[in-house]
Amino acid sequence: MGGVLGTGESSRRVWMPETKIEAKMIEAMKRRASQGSSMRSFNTIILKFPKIDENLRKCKSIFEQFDEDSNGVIDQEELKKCFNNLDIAFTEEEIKDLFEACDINDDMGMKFNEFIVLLCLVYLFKDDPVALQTKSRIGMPNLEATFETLVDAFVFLDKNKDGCVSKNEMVEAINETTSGERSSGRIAMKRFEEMDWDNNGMVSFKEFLFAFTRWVGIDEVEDEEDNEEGK
Ligand SMILES: [Ca+2]
Ligand SMILES: [Ca+2]
Ligand SMILES: [Ca+2]
Repeated sequence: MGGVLGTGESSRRVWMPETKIEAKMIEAMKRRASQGSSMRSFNTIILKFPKIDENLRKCKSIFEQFDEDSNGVIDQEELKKCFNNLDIAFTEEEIKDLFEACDINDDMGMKFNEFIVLLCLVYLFKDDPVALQTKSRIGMPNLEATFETLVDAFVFLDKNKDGCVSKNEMVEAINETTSGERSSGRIAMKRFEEMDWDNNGMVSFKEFLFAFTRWVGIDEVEDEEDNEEGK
């Protein structure tokens, strides 16, 4: 048919990483995916939400500590110091790339939710054999266990182990759990659309993390509004 927008479900999309950091993310995720996931179902992931939420919120104090001028965002200079203190050995360029990848609102600063995503990506990259100079831990056991859970959840969703979650994979994961209830498919699609920010039909680990911070309400500080009912 040759649909211009390429919305055909049958055509397998090929993920084209636009930046070095995205390519690195896909590679790291593929490597991790080859080790399999300890998650058994989508429900086991959801059951872990409260614990993950709690642990992520604890790193607010880390965030505040590194936001030296207390303006609510960590800028690149502050981030460099942060990495130094945490013994995360990234090059200037790597820090810059990571920073830009996570600065989704383009304000040249890491807000709390962006910072969490950034740290989680650092965690993911720590196994990279070509980045062995990176110290093996971030040095925060609780947080690392939480990050591992998030990685594990993503690996569970990524059935074909290509480093991304497609719409079909999302639907499959949710249907496995709810054994064919009609509404579950719709929920899966909705969840997927929430995650796929750039609308390219694929969810990267970064998108997954950002969606996650929204699901557990970590980005609500952004507009300082109480969660009102609605969208
Ligand atoms: Ca700051
Ligand atoms: Ca930002
Ligand atoms: Ca996949």
